[in-house]
Amino acid sequence: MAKWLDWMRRHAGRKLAGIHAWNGWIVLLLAATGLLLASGFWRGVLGEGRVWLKWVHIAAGLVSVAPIILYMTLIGKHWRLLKGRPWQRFNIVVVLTLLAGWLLSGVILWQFRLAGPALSNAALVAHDLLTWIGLPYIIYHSLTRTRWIKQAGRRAVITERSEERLHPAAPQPLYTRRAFLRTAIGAGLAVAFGPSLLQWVGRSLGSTSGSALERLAENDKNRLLPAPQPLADSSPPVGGGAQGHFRIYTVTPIPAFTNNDWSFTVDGLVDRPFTWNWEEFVSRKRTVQVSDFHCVTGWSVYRNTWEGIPLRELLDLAGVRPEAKTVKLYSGDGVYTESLTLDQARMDDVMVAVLHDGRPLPSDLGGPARLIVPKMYAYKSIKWLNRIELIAGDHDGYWIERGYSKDAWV
Ligand SMILES: Nc1nc2c(c(=O)[nH]1)N[C@H]1C(S)=C(S)[C@@H](COP(=O)(O)O)O[C@H]1N2
Ligand SMILES: [Mo]
Repeated sequence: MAKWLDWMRRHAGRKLAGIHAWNGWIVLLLAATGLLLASGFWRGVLGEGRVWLKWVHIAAGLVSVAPIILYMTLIGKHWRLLKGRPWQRFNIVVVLTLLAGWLLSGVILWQFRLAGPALSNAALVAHDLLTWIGLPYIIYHSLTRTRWIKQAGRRAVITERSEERLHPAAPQPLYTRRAFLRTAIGAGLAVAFGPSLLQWVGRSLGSTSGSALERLAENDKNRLLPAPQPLADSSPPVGGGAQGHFRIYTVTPIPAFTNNDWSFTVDGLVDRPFTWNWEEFVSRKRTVQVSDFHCVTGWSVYRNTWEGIPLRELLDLAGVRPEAKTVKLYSGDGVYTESLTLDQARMDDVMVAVLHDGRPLPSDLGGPARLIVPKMYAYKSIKWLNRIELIAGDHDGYWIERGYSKDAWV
């Protein structure tokens, strides 16, 4: 009986070790791909690779279900094996909570269309929070379990014992080498992850994005005069001020413009092509709208008060010819493009915006002028818009060429 129990214990132990190793590798892959996906820097560098990476991340997330299910068949045994080891039991609870939370929020983000923006937004917050807490936890967990640290522990124990044999009254050292290394690793991780965690908490709690928008305004690299004067509905914003925060997305360095190098053109298949400089652009009549802004990656900013020129009015001004089928949009970054069908472009909330919540659009948010297409995911809302060309054919925009869905309806 005792022999059999022993065999079972060892057998389960080997299986558990196997599951643990598999899970470790999958989590490592998920962490690496996830961090790359979240990083602004890698957006432009990866291009099409980013969409592939997203699929690798999703696939790895789904594969991670396998070791979890296998583990569930052994969890009872494992739990009993860990009798008298509360920290190891605690570790199991933490890791399972992390994995379940990542999985659930990940599935929602994967199925963002089914889930809708509100649920996707909550899932993204959960996914981020779990990452900023869970990743340092898991790194700590794996580092403190490497053979090197364990041996450091053993060495410390051995020296303590031999010390004791030589000098029976020798006091216990306050710190073993192992404890020291653990503390050092913990401190290192706190330094590495602390700032981004705090930043994240600050951003998430500060749901009124006023101070964040102020920072963006201070960061404005554009030098365009005169500043657009807000209409009464913009200042104070009729929408009450935006809720949520923008993640600054760009596939190029943020461009900067002055009165000398900024212009706005509508051309192609039109009767009256035109190019305006900034003074002409800001002297045109504008309107105000309140609308939500949704990115496919899960975040949204609600109740933005945008002020600008409806795209429809610009098209009418230029006189669209009957052969024109597509509105091709160019960014002043020289790289990003997008397109809308004429029907889409004529929706009454599609706007070339120059103010957000009563402030001139800063360069980070696509200023001096960006497109807003509230009914579509924000990859249609091209930043630094400076040219609109009417064409007879079709055009695939930057992200659509790299694997995003042509159907951008929210
Ligand atoms: N020129 C340009 N426009 C762009 C992008 C970009 O990378 N370059 N990213 C798009 C995407 S995917 C989103 S979600 C929004 C983000 O807008 P924000 O950076 O103002 O938050 O801009 C869209 N317009
Ligand atoms: Mo996006």
